Amino acid sequence: MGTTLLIGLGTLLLTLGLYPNACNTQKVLNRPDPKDGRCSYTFIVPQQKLSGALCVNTASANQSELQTLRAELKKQQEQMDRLRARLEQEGAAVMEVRTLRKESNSMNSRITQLYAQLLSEVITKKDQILEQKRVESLLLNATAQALQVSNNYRELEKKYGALTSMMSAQNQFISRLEKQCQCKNSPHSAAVTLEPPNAPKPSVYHNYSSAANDVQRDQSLPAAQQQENSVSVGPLPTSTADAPTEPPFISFPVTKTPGPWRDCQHVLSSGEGISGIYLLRPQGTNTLFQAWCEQSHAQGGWTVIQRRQDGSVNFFRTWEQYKQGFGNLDGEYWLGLEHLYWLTKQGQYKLRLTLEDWQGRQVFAEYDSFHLEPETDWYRLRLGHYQGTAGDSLSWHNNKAFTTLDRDKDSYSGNCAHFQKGGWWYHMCAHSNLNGVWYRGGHYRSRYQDGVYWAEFHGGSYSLKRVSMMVKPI
Ligand SMILES: [Ca+2]
Repeated sequence: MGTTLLIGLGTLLLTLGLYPNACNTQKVLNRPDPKDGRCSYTFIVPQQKLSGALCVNTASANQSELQTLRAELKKQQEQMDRLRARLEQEGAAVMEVRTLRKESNSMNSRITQLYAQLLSEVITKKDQILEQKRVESLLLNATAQALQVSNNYRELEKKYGALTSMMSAQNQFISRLEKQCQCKNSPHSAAVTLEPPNAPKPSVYHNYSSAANDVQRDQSLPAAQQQENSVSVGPLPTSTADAPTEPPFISFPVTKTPGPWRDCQHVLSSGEGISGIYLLRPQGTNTLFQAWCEQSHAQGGWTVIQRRQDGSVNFFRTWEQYKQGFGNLDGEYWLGLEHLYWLTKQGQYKLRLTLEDWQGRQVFAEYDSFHLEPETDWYRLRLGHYQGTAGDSLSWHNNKAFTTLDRDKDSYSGNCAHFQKGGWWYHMCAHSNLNGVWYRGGHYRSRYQDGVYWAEFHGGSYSLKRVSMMVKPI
């Protein structure tokens, strides 16, 4: 009879086989002697996986278990080795982390340093901006002051112009009085009467002209003589006590119609045959201006656009002045490029220049067409064919823009107006300039070719005595 018992003890499963009459080579726990009539038990314990410490010297130790344990030990040692290796690796990683941390600290320090540097630069920049603003502010102030000075200067010019005009009138009046005295002393004194002056002198065209005239006055007649000459046209002022601050009136010839006229040809064809100052308004513009109409020279109908005769007016002027015109209508003057533009825009015009040297020889140059381009094209000169006795010294400047001391439009590397002291349609500063310095006596000595010259007539170093430019419709 056999019985199998299953005994659970903890996690150890022990199976016991009960064999009452047999012996087993396996582990014998108890064996009752059959002869004694007692039962014998043989426990067969199946092989178990052992763990934990075992004594090798134990007699009952199993070799295979030992081997297993050794393998286990070896395995554990290998694990230990691996762990050590890993530990070493991790140690290297730790070192690496430490190095990185050091580098990171170093970088932080560098960043802090750079930040401080940047901050310093920002502050410097701010300082520079502040300085720049301060300089700009100074510049603005200086500009404002310059404008103020310029305004003051203009005011002074106005006053000076008015005073000059008044003084001229006084001189004229004194001259008349002197004549009257002389006449009274003569037997025919009763026939001479002094007409009461009824208007200020007519000679001033623009209020800024007189002050600047001084530049050339030393080249012309003495001042008193000039003043006498300049007031030879027109009536006298009523009183010398008044100090006018506005420019005096311009006198006009007594005309049948009040005008304004398109040009001096229109004046002539309207039956006004006397040379003098007329009010013009070209077609296409509302601008009114005055001009001298030459009605006796070369069949008349000529609008005078420029005249030089005594050096009483300075022609070394700015663009704006050449644009608007300047001078005295009954003396030296420049009509103005803008007026000239509108005038010659009305139709086909011709240009005539009359020149006179210091020996009284007169010549002329005529161009069969003449007009100017608008200001946007710098009043460019458009000239037709030449004919005349003076020689052609203007075609060289044909199709050229106008140049003044403050606006250089010429083909020369420098500014011709600067060297030749006057605005002109310069090509390369040669052949002609009728707006230069009026030198007395013809041949002049100057560092530059800056006289009133027409190269084909007396060359470039001869300053002409009288010149005029005038236009007339064809
Ligand atoms: Ca130039």
